[in-house]
Amino acid sequence: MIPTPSALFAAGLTLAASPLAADTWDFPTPYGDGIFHTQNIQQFAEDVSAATDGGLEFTIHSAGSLFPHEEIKGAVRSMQVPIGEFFLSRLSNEDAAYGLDSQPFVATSYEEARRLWEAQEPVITELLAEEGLMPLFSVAWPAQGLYTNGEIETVDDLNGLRFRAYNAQLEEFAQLAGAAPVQVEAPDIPQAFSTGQVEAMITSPSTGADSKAWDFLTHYSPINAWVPKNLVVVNQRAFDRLPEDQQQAVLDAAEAAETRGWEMSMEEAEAKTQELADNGITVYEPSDELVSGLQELGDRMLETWNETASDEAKEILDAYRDAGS
Ligand code: PCA
Repeated sequence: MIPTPSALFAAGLTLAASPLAADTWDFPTPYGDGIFHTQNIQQFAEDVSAATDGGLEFTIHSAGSLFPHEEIKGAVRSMQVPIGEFFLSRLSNEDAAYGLDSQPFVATSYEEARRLWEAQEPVITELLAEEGLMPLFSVAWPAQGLYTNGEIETVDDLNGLRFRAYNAQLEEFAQLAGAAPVQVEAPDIPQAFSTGQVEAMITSPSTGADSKAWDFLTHYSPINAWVPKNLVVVNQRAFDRLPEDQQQAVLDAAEAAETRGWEMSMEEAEAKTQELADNGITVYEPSDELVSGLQELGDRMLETWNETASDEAKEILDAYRDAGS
C-alpha cells in the first residue's frame, strides 16, 4: 500500500519527536534523592534502559516534585503518568489490607515485614488490579523509631506534643497518646520542625538522618514499632502497550529492585542510627514502661482495625500469624 501524504506526515512527526522510537516514562516518587528508595529506583531505571537498549527510559521526579505524594497513585491510575511510587500504608483509608505494615507491633523486624508482604501481596495485587494498577516492587523502610526533644520515659510524656504524622494510622497513634498529629511529607520535615509546626516524630533512621534531625531534635529511641513499605505500581494499560521484550525487562528489573531495595534498607538501618549519634543525637533504648505503654496503644489500634477490616484483610493477618507460629 502506498502511504498517504498525511500518514507520511504523521510518521515524520513521530520520528522527529523521538528519533530512536524510544519511550520515556515520567516516574514520580515522594522521597528525596538522598533516600535509598529513590536511589534504588534510579538503578531500576538504569537496568531497564540497559536491557531495552534505551528503548524504555524513565525520568524520575523525586520528592513529590511532579505530583504531591497524595496524588501519585491517582495520577498513575488516570494515566497522567504510567508509573509511580508511594508509601503503601498511606492507602489504609481505602482498605485495611494496606495499613497492616503501619500497625504497631504487628511486624517489627525485616523477617516479619517480609512475611507480612508475602501475605499482603496477593490481596493488594487484586485490590490494585480493580483500579487498573499492577504492583512492580515493594521495599521496606528500616524499623520506625521515636524522635523527640528530651528523653521519653512513658507514653504520658508524649501528651500534648505536636506530632508529625505520615498516614492515618500515625495520626490515630498520636491521638491515642494524647499528642496533636500534623501531616507533614518527608521532604518538608526540616521546615516543619524549624517553624515549630511539629516537635516530635516517628520515622526511620534513614529519614531522620536525611532530614538532619540533629538540627532540631535531641533524642532518638529505636522503638522498632513497625516496618512499613513503599510500593511501585505501573498502569496496566501502559504496561500492556509495551513490546513484549520491554515488558519482560521491566519485570526482571522490578524483581532485582525488590531484592536490592531490601538489602539496601537492612544495610543502612544501623549505619543511619550511628549517623544520628555521630551528629549529637542521644540514642537510648526505650524503657519497659514505654514499650508496654506503646504496645497498649497498638492493641487499641488493632481493635479499631478489626472493626473496619474486610474478610480478605483479616485473612492476611491470620495467614501472616500462622506462617510465624
Ligand atoms: N520515612 C518516610 C516513611 C517511613 C519512613 O521511614 C517518612 O517518614 O515519611
